[in-house]
Amino acid sequence: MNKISIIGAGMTGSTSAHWLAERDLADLVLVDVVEGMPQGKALDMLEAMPIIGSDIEIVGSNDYSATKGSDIIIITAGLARKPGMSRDDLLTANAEIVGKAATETFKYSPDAIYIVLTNPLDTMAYLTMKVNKLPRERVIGQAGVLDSARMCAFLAMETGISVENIHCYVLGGHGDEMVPLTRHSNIAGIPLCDYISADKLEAIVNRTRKGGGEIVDLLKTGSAFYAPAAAVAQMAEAILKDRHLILPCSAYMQGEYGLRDIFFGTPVKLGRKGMEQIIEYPLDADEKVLFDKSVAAVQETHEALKKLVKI
Ligand code: TXD
Repeated sequence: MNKISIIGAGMTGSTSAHWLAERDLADLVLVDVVEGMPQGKALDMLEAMPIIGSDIEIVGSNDYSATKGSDIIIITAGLARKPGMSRDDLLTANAEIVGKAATETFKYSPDAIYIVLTNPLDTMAYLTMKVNKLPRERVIGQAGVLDSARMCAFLAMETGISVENIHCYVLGGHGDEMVPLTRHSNIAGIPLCDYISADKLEAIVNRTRKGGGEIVDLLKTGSAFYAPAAAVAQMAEAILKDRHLILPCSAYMQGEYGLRDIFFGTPVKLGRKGMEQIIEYPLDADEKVLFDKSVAAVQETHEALKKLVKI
């Protein structure tokens, strides 16, 4: 049986375990600093397995040794946004938490593939790779699957067409400067602009960019977790089943799109080795302007991290 460990058993971590358990993919471990909480959530979830018919093991722990021999480590530990906060406001607190989660898990699972969620996402993925000196294939940030799914959901609401017919691609950093690729997105193969007016499309693009903030403003005490966690389950399945599935994720750039030494959102191919390939979209002049703005925002947070942590 494969093994997946989730660090941070809060809203996103425990909901990731829930979606993963439904996929019957791997034994699961939940780790958190709060005493009793990961154990309680794991036991509760384990008690649901007879109902859904899965024989996976689910354990909770406050100790990293429980993660020994994991195939995948998912990092969701850290603070979430509250209304009025940007993802970058979380940098100082979360760099310390993620740095520790990355190094502690690496001691017990030196061959694991990391999926990072904690915000600021692109920069936390960068930190995870650097502190453990991992090859880039083994660190992937989750953002693009969620951002693209949000755009698909808004388009399905607008057009009344099944989400299965709607294919959207969002590029760039996981912030309000992300780049929804309307030119490359389509409904059953037909360009979006043939289905809805330019005004409506523009409104959907804006809602997608601010999709995380919309949920934060509604919840008031935390940020989105159902959709981000579903994205994690899709990524983990693509890896463990060696699907070579192309999904938008945050990946370490080594010359792609002219970028270097930065984690940035792009479609990538996921398989058993992790991030197998970066897919490069040809960008037109307008897309390039948005792209550069997003790069600048992510680069700024990477620079802020380098001032905080020696990597
Ligand atoms: O798409 C994405 N990338 C995101 C990212 C989508 C959703 C959530 N996103 C980010 O994940 C969010 O901005 C936060 O930075 C993290 C966690 O969000 P979540 O909503 O799950 O926050 P919670 O419910 O507060 O859970 C965080 C848990 C909580 O139980 C803490 O006790 C725990 O993290 N925590 C720790 N666990 C282990 N080790 C340490 N050091 C630790 N510190 C806190």
